[in-house]
Amino acid sequence: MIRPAAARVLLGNWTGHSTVPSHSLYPHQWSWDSAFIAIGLRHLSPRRAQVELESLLGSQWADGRIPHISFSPSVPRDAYFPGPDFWQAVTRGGVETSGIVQPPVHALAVWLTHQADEDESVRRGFLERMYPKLVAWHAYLRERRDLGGHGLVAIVHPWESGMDNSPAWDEALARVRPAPLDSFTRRDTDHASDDDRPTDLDYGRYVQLAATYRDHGYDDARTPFAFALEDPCFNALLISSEHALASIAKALAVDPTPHLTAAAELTTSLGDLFADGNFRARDLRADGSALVGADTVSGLIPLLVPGLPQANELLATARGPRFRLGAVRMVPSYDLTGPEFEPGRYWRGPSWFNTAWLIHRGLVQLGEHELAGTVRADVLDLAAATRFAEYVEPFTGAARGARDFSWTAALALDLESDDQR
Ligand code: 2M8
Repeated sequence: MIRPAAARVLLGNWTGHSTVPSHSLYPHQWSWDSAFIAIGLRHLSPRRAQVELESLLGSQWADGRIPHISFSPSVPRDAYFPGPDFWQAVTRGGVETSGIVQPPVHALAVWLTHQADEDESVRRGFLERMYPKLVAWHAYLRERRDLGGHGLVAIVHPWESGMDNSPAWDEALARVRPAPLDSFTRRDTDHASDDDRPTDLDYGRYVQLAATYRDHGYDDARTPFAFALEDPCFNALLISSEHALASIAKALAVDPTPHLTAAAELTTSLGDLFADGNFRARDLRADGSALVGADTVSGLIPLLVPGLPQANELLATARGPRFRLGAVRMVPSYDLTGPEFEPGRYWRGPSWFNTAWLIHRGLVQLGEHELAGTVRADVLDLAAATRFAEYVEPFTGAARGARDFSWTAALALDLESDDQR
């Protein structure tokens, strides 16, 4: 039973209206973390899961974007870098936030949270309040972020992918002039080993990209984005969330057709990113809008897109030598045979619990119950064995990054609860 230990982590990281990913490394509210956290929290307290999502959507901007960090006023301003003084962004409601976004897993989280206790959800008008905000969020992404005109959303910063230093961004990032290293002070390496985290040079580039966006008022039409890529995971989660929005619309007696149409259009466009058995990011700043060469777990996340035409080939890639799904611990974040593979460094090889959860969901939808069972058992075993580590090495299962990490506890709790349904 993982439930008591997972509950202890989630209650310990709860701040009164939201949950921090980790008190040490990430002491504010993060966008896609909150969505994953709600998916687990709904098994402990459906009401608290609703509040988690409500507080996140409370930091939504007037243009519809959900910022990737909502800063807590009770945490010292320099506890995390880049903090509120760097981003200089305040919502109409007075919440200090960052200015970039993260993958749109929120509508799925809202729908799953609703399903955990429909009576409580209806009584609190949860779906009614969330639906227009989620519609505005998806409209922001589809209308302002289709920078390539291919019918897909582009990310403008590696942090927007949630897979910050993935080898998929290396070439694009190499074209970015880094901010001088003495112009900022990292805080992450105060809490985690230098060997696990991105390099200083990459950090300088992250800072430069964010500062350019900020200095152009976070205006997507005006900012000269040096980094712009269509990421498979980001777009697959948007498709999954459009399907969730269709379910939410039906529950509210609203016409679901626009969401199903959006999902179908995005699924067709996503097909253009499929090459050599995997989905690859398209680099909009490379000559000829090239697909990147690196194979990463982002490319496998479309397994959860309902009716994906490439599902069988993608499944073969997941099981094959590049990811060895079912034979190594959870799902490595990068091609095990790739030249940049590092088993312990952040998104350049280690296995993460959120991607394992997403792929587990895809496998269940595809009827791959045996493989899904292996992934599920691995998540539960590793979450317990590592004290809810942020990520693990794919060959040994050794813990890396933060401990008592919220989405690890939440998603393990969710998979354990799967059993009881
Ligand atoms: C990591 O990203 C933040 C920046 O957003 C960081 O490295 O400081 C990523 O793993 C991201 O996916 C995650 O949402 C965040 C908080 O857990 O940490």
